Amino acid sequence: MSALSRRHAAFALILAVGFFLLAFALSAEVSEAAPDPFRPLKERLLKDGFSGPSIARVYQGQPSVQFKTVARTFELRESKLNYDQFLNPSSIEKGRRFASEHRTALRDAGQTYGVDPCVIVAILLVETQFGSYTGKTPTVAVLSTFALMDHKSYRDRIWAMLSPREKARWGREAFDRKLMDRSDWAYREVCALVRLAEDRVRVESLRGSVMGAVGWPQFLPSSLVRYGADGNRDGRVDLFDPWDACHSVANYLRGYGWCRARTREEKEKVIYQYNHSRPYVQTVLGIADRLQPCES
Ligand SMILES: [Ca+2]
Repeated sequence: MSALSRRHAAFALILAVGFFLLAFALSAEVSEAAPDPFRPLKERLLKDGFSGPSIARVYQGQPSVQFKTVARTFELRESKLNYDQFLNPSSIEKGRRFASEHRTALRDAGQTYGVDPCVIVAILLVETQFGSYTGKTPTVAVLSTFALMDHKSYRDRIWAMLSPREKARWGREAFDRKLMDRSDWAYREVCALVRLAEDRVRVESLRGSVMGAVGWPQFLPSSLVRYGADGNRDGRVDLFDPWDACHSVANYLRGYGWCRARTREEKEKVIYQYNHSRPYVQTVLGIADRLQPCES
């Protein structure tokens, strides 16, 4: 063999080894990405009686696990949320403008469900400033990831992502309890997503808050199933549409007894069902007081 062909042979060998290593690396990556993280969840849904095609519709977007998002929810503090901003004059003005632009929808929702239209406006203002920020977190993915948290190995991964400060604040035991509770809660919400898929709602493309709430009124899927209302009567419920959003909020409030609520305290109790937060309730009623009347 000449020196030249020896060099060619050596070059070919290096190339072959290179290709082999590349192929090995790629196959390792593929095999790591291949297992479906939501498989246990899908099997549980099947066992609970949901149909394969409906489950497949929910997961047709091939959602990915949202560990970082789940870890981030441990840093959320309600006290950090500034409810007072919604009572300032510019915010109330925004509410007034919305009430004026959408007075027909508000009047219709108010009359259909027997709910004060000003409270509907106040809720839509505080939740998303009338759809200005409805959240970008993929709903199926985040709720499914929460639902996986009954597995210790997944909780270990989330725990490892928390800062030392958060770890000290929660403690492992309370953290585990919290995530186990959230897993139960999220599984019920995933069931609601399958029910919506059965009704041909395109849940796979839904995006919303880190806790899975969607649309202008920030409804969880279970609330959408129960209280979602087709305000503009186009045959589907769209929580990103002002008519449907107004009607759905009104339907929700009626569902929690708004019509029977006479005193301030009784009204506070109904709004508390929308969001379990005292400052939230006070802010919503404070805005509604400032907006009165909303339907003229
Ligand atoms: Ca509609």
